[in-house]
Amino acid sequence: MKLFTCKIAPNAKKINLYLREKDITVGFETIEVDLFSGEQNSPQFKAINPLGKVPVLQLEDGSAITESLSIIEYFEEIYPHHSLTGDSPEERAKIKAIERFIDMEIMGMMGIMAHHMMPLFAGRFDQSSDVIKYGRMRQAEALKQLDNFIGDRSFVYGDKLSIADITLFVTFETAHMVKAELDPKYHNILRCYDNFAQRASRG
Ligand SMILES: N[C@@H](CCC(=O)N[C@@H](CS)C(=O)NCC(=O)O)C(=O)O
Repeated sequence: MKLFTCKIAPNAKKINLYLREKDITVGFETIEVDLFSGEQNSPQFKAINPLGKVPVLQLEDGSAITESLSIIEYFEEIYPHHSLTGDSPEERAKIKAIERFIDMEIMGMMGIMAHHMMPLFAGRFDQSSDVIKYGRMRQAEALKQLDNFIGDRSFVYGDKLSIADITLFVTFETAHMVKAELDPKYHNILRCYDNFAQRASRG
């Protein structure tokens, strides 16, 4: 298998952190894609992933799995030990639900803000300060909801580490890029972030 990744890309980092947490080091080759030079849009890369995004896991038959969470779920089927997606159908559904919330409502808003703020995207999108404002408002609402959801726990879901903690960590590790660093008033989110940051998997 081949894992197409990019060191600075949040969704690719999710996979790297997941693999380190699970201690999965064999079974695939890692290939770095240079997003800054636009390698994701080259005919060679588009032949592997027509969506033009990383991460992508290319299987032995040449077909590909896209979407960071789908890749993680695929690895979980192959390496079920020390599950990070849940130990029962109910737990898997609940962990996935909160992971999706963090990804779509918080990291997703950061992605939209990045497209409207960063010089890198100036030629690709019609950048608008109104969209940045909208992104910040949506994100602020989601942060409040997530902080309430976590309560006094040490992890995002239940009493153990899950993929939701990895998505949370990656989200705030890259937040400075859109000037959206976590406000310490969200102390429950901050606790989970700090707990994960201390883990060896951060590398
Ligand atoms: N929902 C997808 C998002 C994939 C994505 O947006 N990847 C970014 C890097 S974090 C990318 O490849 N961007 C390149 C581009 O849009 O040109 C996932 O979770 O894998």
